[in-house]
Order: sequence, then C-alpha cells, then structure tokens
Amino acid sequence: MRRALITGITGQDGAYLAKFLLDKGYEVFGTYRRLSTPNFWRSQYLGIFENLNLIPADLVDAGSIMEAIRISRPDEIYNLAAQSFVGTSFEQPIGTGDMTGLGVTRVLEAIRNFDPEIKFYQASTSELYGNSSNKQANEEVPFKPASPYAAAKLYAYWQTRIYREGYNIFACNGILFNHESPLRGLEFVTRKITNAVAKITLGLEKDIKLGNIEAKRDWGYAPDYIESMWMILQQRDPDDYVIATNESHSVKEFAEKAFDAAGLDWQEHVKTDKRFLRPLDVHFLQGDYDKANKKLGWAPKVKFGELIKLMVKEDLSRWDRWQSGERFSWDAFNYPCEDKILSRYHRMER
Ligand code: NAP
Ligand code: F7E
Repeated sequence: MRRALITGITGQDGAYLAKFLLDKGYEVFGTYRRLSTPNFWRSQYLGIFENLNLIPADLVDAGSIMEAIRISRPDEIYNLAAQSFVGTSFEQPIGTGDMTGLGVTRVLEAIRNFDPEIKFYQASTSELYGNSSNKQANEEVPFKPASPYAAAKLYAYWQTRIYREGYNIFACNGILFNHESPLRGLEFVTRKITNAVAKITLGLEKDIKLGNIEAKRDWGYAPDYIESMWMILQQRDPDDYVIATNESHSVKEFAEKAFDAAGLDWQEHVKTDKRFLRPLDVHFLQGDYDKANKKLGWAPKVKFGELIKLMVKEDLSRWDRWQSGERFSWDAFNYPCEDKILSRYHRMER
C-alpha cells in the first residue's frame, strides 16, 4: 500500500486530497497543529476523518517535520500547509515568511536527510505572477510577487527547484490558480460571498462589505485541482505545472452571479469598504493550463458559473439546516462578524 503524508490536512485542499488518496488506496497521514479547539470539520464533512492517521507537527518546527516523516515513512509528501491568506500576510509578514517560505526548506531538508527518494509536491500559486502581466500566464511568464505571501511562495518555489536540480529529489511545483469549494475558508472572497448570500436569503444578515471588486481571478473547483497534484507526482520526471481554468472573472461578476443564484439583486446588498483593500493587490490573473493538459492529460471539469451555484447551494442548505436545529461540523456558525475583527486597517483609518 502506498503511503502519503499531507501537511495541512485540516485545510480545504488537505481534506479533498486526503479523500482522493484514500479512494486510490493510499494509507494517508496528515499533519495538524495543536490548537485549543480541534478543527477537523472538513474531513468530517467528507466522511473520512476516521480513516486518517494524524501527526502533530508545525512547519516552523523542523524536528516535528522530521518526526512526521519518520512516523509515516511516506512515498509521497504533499506540502499544502501554509499561512495561505494574502490579507493576513500583510499583517503578519514575518510569520508568513517563516511558515509559507522557510517551512518548505524544513520539509525539503528532512527529505534530503531521511530519504531523498520521497516524492515532493509543493503548493505553489498564481500569486507568484503578481501584476507581471495582463495576459494569460503559463510556466514561462516571469514572476513579480505583490504580497508577503507571494514573496514567501516565490522562495518556496525556487527551493523546490533547487532541491530538484541540486539533490536530484523528485520535487515539483503545482502553480495552482484560485480554487474554491464549500470547504473554502470564510475569509476568502468567494466563500465570504456565498456564505453572506445564504445568510441574507434567510434574513440573518442584510448586506456584505467587500474591498476591490474589480479584481479578476481565474477561479476553479478545488476537487478538480487536487487530482492534478497527484498526477504531477506520477510522471516519469519531476516538473512544474500551471493548473487553471483559462478564464478570468471579476469579484463583481462573482457577486452578481452568487446573488442571482439565490434570486437576489447583488446591487441591493453589496457595499464596498476600504477596510478590505490590501496595501497592494493583484488586479488580474488568468492561467494557461496547456502544458498540464498535454503532459498530464488534466483539464478542469467545473467552470465559473457551476462553481458559484454549487457553493451557494451548499451554504444555503447548511444555514437552513442549522436554523432548523440540525447540528453538524462546520465553520460558519461561530465565525465572528467581520466588523468585530480589528486590524491595522482600522488604525490607518483613525
Ligand atoms: P487553507 O485552507 O488555508 O489550509 C492551510 C493548511 O495549512 C491548514 O491545514 C493549516 O492548519 C495549515 N498550516 C498553517 N500554518 C501551519 C504551520 N505553521 N504548520 C503546519 N500547518 C500549518 O489553504 P488551502 O486553500 O487548502 O491551500 C492549500 C495550499 O495551497 C496552501 O499552501 C496555499 O497557500 C496553496 N494554494 C492555495 C490556492 C487556493 O486557491 N486554495 C491556490 C494556490 C496555492 P490550521 O487548520 O491549523 O490553520
Ligand atoms: O481574494 C479581492 C481581493 O482572498 C481574491 C489564496 O488561496 O488564491 C487565494 O488568494 C481577490 C483579491 O484570494 C474582498 O483583494 C475584494 O483581489 O479570495 P482572496 P487571493 O488573494 O486571490 C491564491 C491563488 C492563493 O495562493 C492564496 O493562498 O478578491 N477582494 N473584496 C476581497 N478578498 C477578500 N478576501 N475579502 C474581501 O472582502
């Protein structure tokens, strides 16, 4: 039985990847961080929680990474753990650099020391491109990161290539464009919108405040993208791949379609608030997955319109069931109202 170690198994991609690998017959190990309250709701939601082998480890603690590898003795490591929210990376640039950047070197060093035959997948990102181009981005387009998150991921991207070329480790970058799902974190704009649409529909809220609604992203469906991670590690040679839908849409379009899916007019409920503007933003991203299509045979199945509908449907159903007294594992019921979250943006306003 093949063995996989997933860092960040409590996150959106970690949960979907764990399910995907279990379905393929892998023995799945996942690292999680010690928190005061457990946060395994995503794997519970997917019905796989009982089938996981869990190992406490933190990317800022090299010894715990080495221990996780010793315990799991994996054939493949999927490094999905990161401080992954761009907004937070402006508020916590040093911590983000440590987890999202240096953390990757800790994993690569552990592989080099313990067993250089382990295959390694690094969760690279379209944020690497920043504002470098207003055209579709493929693997040849230069990077120009525009956030502490992206700068940390750029370092991680290069370390992955350096360990591949320098130590002959099967280390690959999946340069994934934004991918979303009903398991997406609530602070990311897509789920923030679909969760608000559900609450507004049920009369639990009146409106939603957003930042830069002109920003454009190439949004795909997380389970489609998970499959590419596995495919990348099954190739004869290690390489880097762009994974995207090749379409770009604005946050405004996303909001319009999400409200429309619930029979509401977005203009009556969407407000803008400069609190949600970033010191620097990426205005346009659109991928080109041609290489992944030709070499891996990968293509996205779910596109923009369908993605929005399925996210709205799921958030509506969860809020509806919750309001009727049903109880289940999820995140939205105890998420604080964003007006109560004070950040440096409030201080800048005073
Ligand atoms: P996510 O939902 O935010 O999950 C991140 C995971 O990393 C969580 O399990 C989190 O644990 C864990 N983590 C954070 N800091 C850690 C640390 N110091 N040590 C160990 N674990 C830590 O992110 P995602 O959307 O699944 O994304 C997965 C990866 O792909 C990330 O590296 C992200 O940067 C990258 N990526 C995402 C996208 C996207 O659109 N989703 C696109 C490109 C690349 P807790 O639950 O304890 O916080
Ligand atoms: O923002 C704008 C915001 O936070 C998308 C991560 O998974 O994908 C994600 O990063 C856009 C930005 O995702 C709000 O300014 C407007 O232009 O959903 P997001 P992201 O920054 O693209 C990449 C590929 C990753 O690698 C990351 O890990 O939407 N926007 N108003 C807003 N964004 C948020 N969060 N909240 C708003 O109110």
